[in-house]
Amino acid sequence: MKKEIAFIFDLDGVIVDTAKYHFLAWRNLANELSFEFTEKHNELLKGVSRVRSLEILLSIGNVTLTEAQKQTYLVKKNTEYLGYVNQMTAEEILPGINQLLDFLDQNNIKYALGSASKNAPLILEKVGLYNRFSAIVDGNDVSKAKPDPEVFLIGAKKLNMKPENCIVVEDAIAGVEAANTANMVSIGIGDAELLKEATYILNDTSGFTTDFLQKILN
Ligand code: B16
Ligand code: MG
Repeated sequence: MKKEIAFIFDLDGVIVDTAKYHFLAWRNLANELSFEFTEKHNELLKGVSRVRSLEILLSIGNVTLTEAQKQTYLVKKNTEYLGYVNQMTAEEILPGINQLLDFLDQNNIKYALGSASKNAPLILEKVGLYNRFSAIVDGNDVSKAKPDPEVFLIGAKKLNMKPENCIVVEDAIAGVEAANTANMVSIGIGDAELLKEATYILNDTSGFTTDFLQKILN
């Protein structure tokens, strides 16, 4: 390996698929407010903060709430979401991720988490990965949401790495944009058309083969 590098991982859509649980909780909230919320709508919330997600959801339903009502619904949504998160186990780690972390450990490559989720530490604990990360940056640590690069820049700082030597793994367009703005290498996980701004694109996390890793690291 030519230079010292580090990885920064998004959580939802990269390490685990919590989007399905966010969807169930947001859909129940929409139904309570008497409108439909589809899986397609849910795509708009990926990588977006909880507060911003509620704003988007309310605009889909054309519903206006007071600040106090919004707070009540945010708590309600998160309580339901945590009910699903508390059932999570290591089985839910996405394919290829354990092998990727093993590869990074074997090659002394540090890695951090850079997630918009305030529940990120709990989720990592539930799936048994909490202690593997050298640093965790989550929704509690940032003031500016993706596509602002803040979350990844804090991650690089915590790892004591220069941004240009960090590789971000992201499934959301806003996350890829944040990584690019931070002057980091980005690996987009998902639809090649949607994530076309990423430096590299993989259909899913099983694409982290040794061949791919050797290619990007050399
Ligand atoms: P919470 P990521 C994001 O996680 C999710 O993609 C997004 O759907 C969610 O609204 C956001 O976390 C906030 O989550 O309500 O748990 O604080 O993709 O940045 O890991
Ligand atoms: Mg994500």
